[in-house]
Amino acid sequence: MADMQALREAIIKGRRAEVPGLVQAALDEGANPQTLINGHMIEAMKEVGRRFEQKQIFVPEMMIAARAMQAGLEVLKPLLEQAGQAALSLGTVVMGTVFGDLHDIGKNLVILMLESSGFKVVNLGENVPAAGFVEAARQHQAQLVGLSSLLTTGDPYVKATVAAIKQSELAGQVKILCGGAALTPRFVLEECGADGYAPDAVAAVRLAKELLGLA
Ligand code: B1M
Repeated sequence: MADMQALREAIIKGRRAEVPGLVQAALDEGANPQTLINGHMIEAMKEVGRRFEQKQIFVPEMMIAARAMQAGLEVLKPLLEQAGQAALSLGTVVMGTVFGDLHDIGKNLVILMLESSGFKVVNLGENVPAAGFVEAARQHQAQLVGLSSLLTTGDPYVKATVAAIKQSELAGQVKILCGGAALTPRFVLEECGADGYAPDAVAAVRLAKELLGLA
């Protein structure tokens, strides 16, 4: 029986070398990749955040936990990608983490899920200024722009990016989807005027399809 508690602990403690083996062992026993991610690995990162908030751990520990999480996701990536190869391209999404924010695990997970559902995704990376989103959406003729924001200090940049897209010739042509732990639906939809807010990667895929009239 795969040891999910050991997997969570290895991520929380940042024992990067152990994580791929524990993920692989769970897969070998028939675990579903989505269940592993949503039911266990993300929960481990939430616990890391809780310990950071309570000053039980600090940035270096948070960073090594993030690396351990990434090592586990690398094992799952090919499996999720395989599912997407069978699907037709549903459209092009450009996606990035907003200016000032270097968190990328959640964004990359959303990208993985979008790709595995048949979207083509252009990953702009982290710390992306408003103009970077507009330029990329234009260049790649995207149907959807995705903004990820994990820090509350990122709120003005989310707002500025949505405004920049809406003030460009792309207004009305691209839909804007936002998500990330710092955001709320009220802020995203009412204050920024984006088209959608998704709390997690599964909701992001569902909403992307809805916004593009594919669901
Ligand atoms: Co940072 N950090 N961090 N951090 N970090 C948080 C976000 C924090 C909540 C921790 C805490 O205090 N509890 C806090 C923010 C507080 C706030 O603003 N209110 C925080 C802080 C304060 C900081 C620093 C300022 C710390 C410091 O230096 N003093 C600093 C900022 C650096 C910067 O960005 N400029 C910092 C740094 C870091 C590390 C570099 C050490 C590391 C990031 C490594 C990396 O990303 N490569 C890190 C980590 C790991 C975290 C926590 C612990 C985990 C984040 C994570 O990867 N979660 C985080 C605590 C937490 O979130 N509970 C925290 C797992 C991931 C799968 O979930 O990213 O939420 P998440 O993504 C989800 C959803 O949000 C959603 O779907 C994803 C999958 O389900 N989603 C979308 C995300 N983007 C979406 C886009 C969509 C739709 C859905 O559509 C487009």
